[in-house]
Amino acid sequence: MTHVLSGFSFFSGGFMEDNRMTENKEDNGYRSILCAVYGQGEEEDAAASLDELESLLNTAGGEALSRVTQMRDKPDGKTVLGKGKIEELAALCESEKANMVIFDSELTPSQIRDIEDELGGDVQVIDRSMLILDIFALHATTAEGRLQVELAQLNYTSPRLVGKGKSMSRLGGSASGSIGSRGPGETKLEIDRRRTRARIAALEEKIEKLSAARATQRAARDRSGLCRVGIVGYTNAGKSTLLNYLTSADILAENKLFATLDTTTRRYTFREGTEILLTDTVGFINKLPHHLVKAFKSTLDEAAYSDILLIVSDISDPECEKKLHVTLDTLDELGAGLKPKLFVFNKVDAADPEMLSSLSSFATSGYECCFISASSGKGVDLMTEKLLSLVNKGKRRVTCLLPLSEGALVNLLYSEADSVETEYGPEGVTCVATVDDRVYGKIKNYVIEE
Ligand SMILES: Nc1nc2c(ncn2[C@@H]2O[C@H](COP(=O)(O)OP(=O)(O)OP(=O)(O)O)[C@@H](O)[C@H]2O)c(=O)[nH]1
Ligand SMILES: [Mg+2]
Repeated sequence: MTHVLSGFSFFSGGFMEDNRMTENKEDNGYRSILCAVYGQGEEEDAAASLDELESLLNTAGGEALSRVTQMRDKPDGKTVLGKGKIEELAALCESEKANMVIFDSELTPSQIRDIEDELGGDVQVIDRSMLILDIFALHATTAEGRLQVELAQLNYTSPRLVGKGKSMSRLGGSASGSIGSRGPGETKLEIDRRRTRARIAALEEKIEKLSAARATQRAARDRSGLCRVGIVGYTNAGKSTLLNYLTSADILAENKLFATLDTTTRRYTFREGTEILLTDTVGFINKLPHHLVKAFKSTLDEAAYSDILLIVSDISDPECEKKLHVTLDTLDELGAGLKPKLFVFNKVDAADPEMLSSLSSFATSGYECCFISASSGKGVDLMTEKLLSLVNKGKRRVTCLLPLSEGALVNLLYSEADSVETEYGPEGVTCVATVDDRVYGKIKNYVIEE
């Protein structure tokens, strides 16, 4: 059994060189029990959410032994589960030899301490967000991604790593990091508050600078005048597979949650010649806490800078509709809810026919949507046709006669219009081009045919 340190060493101020991005494919010895409290009538939702928590745990390299759930009007303020249930959990930890308990809801630092006390001090307690951050630490590859993870861990995980779980005594940048404690949290106990605050400020500054660099890149892309299409959706829906299929982008696409943490943009040319920019983005997930969204804002914001959204859903997943709503809510939160959208239902090859027909009604309710298999390419041609008509919505094909003195307008058409044809004559340049409203505004005095 090996442990893989995935995150930052606080003292070296960066990722450990030799184990960067090493996936932990083996069982790393984290024997976990999953816990949730749910209200009346929420049993099914709680079970689905725990299934997802188990997938998250597997992605982080841990193993779920069993689940402890309790229906309560509201969680116990101190230990979330009631007294009897906590005793049951302690006995289960002992009989199953569990060394970790993961709660599906957000825990406060004092709840973690109290639950660890109740469990005898040898079991580490973490929550869903800490687990998600751990996966982010495993999967972050770019400088910005790593800084965002470190910042989120310092703000969220480190105050919570106050417990007595055994692993806590072995911290400090060694390769013994455990799930939920990998990354900067490992050194938290050894540094004082002042240094933590200084580090947070330094990280925020670095992230700010990188966001500015990202904005410059974005501005360069904007100057290309190409329509920007964002591929968004719940994690594991098949976003990267779709971008790979369309553009041979060679992005890692895996049956894992949060395989993609960084955005990738590629040019895509439709058969008739129109070019667009396609961007793969980080996946969304249910119960992504606000402070996490904040740390990853500039990554998540990519969606907000798109002109059109391709919303990818995994139709082979029984939770497809719920996850689509989470996606739409997250887009609203990011201020991208009103953008033109094409709903792409992926994995038709593996879909249950019932799900297919239930979502087909979605297709008739006024939304632009299509059904595809991004891995085989089935339905993708129809999808690109629909996308092209969205791209061209609001655009018109015009003929204009530009005087020879208006060379700048000819250049503008070449850089910002589609399918441009020109013919030079004694009176000027006759141009036929597909233009959007903005370009149309600049050439409208010379338009001779629409
Ligand atoms: N059966 C089937 N599997 C697919 C299809 N498209 C993608 N997959 C699989 O679904 C899994 C997730 O695909 P990704 O492309 O990594 O998904 P993603 O949306 O980029 O996921 P994250 O980056 O983790 O948010 C991979 O194992 C893909 O091979 C499809 O059309 N059919
Ligand atoms: Mg991906």
